[in-house]
Amino acid sequence: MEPLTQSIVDRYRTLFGADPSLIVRSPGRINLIGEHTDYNMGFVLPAAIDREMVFAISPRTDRLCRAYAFNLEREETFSLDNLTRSEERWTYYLKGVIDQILQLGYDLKGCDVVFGGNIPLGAGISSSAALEAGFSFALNEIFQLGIDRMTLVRLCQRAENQFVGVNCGIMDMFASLMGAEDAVIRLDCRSLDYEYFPFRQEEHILILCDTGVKHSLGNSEYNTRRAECERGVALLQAYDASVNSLRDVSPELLRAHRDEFDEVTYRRCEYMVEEIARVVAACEDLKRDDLVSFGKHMYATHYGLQHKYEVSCPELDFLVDQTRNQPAVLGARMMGGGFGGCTINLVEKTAADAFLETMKTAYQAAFGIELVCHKVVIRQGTSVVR
Ligand code: GAF
Repeated sequence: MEPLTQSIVDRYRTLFGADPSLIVRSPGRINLIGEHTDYNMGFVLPAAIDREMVFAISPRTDRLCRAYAFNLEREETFSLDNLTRSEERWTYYLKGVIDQILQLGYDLKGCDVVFGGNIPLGAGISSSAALEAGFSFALNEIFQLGIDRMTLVRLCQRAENQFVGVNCGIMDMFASLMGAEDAVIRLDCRSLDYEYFPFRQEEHILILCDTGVKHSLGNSEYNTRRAECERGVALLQAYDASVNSLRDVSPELLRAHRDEFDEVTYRRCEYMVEEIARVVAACEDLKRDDLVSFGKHMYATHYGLQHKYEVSCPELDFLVDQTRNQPAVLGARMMGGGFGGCTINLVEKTAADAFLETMKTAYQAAFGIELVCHKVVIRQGTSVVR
């Protein structure tokens, strides 16, 4: 058993005096390209990684849930019949999932659960989606509910939107639940069709560089961006009734109505229309095994996020700029919602250690912050350990 799993199981035994009936792992995610496109019904290209949340869980016969958060060393017991927002914010993810399963009409009972993991918090690697994904998956298993994975994905998104109160898209929970070994997944967020693309990791490595900052405007700006995109859609709908999201907007249609947009809304929409097309082009690169071209698309995404969508920050821009004169770096960009968190870097494997050294030294000198980097490996999505 891996050390993390062992610690979670040991804590379970201490707390509950027995072995858990099930152990589940649920990964965090990366996204190679396609940022902020999920809530615009575009494409994303995420993958599940080797940073994960582990759950040790058993069913109960009553309607209580006794939950223990290993990393926080916090415990709460709550009833399925009274899912309230307590001071323990981490319980919202569990309660939100239960709430959604109950709303779907399934007959649930309570559970004893210990969970914890090694997904860095606040780094934009979706520890919250991993928590929802893993817990919903575990409940589905222990109560043999027979819910398919895509229904779990949608249910986790609704839990986050409605109970946790974060208006996120579908990408993060999708990646956690649907991830596959050595593959990235192109998800069409409109139809929810998806396709796996092999992503070979023999010669190249994906490295996350964590700025260590999370600027507070992140959440409010996320909602502002959503509203700006919706404004663009409303404007264009007047000319083309078939436009339901920015996914339906061609560059030509957008350009034809430029004068009717305010400057900011136009920039946001321009980024979005370009980014949706960029994911499609980047997937063609993968089919041709052309990682050089793929990397250029990553840089183009960062440019758009920095200058047009304006969700980057000085720390992220600095880290991306530091890669530009390193020939072993094929592509780099900020990843996730923005305003902090990580950059994702596609690097030749033989140069990985030199890359880490260069980046750490430069970041420390510029911001006085120790740069934490993660070499990530693409792994299978949420699954049973035992
Ligand atoms: C956050 C959200 F949760 C995702 O749904 C997605 O919009 C992402 O930001 C930006 O691509 O992770």
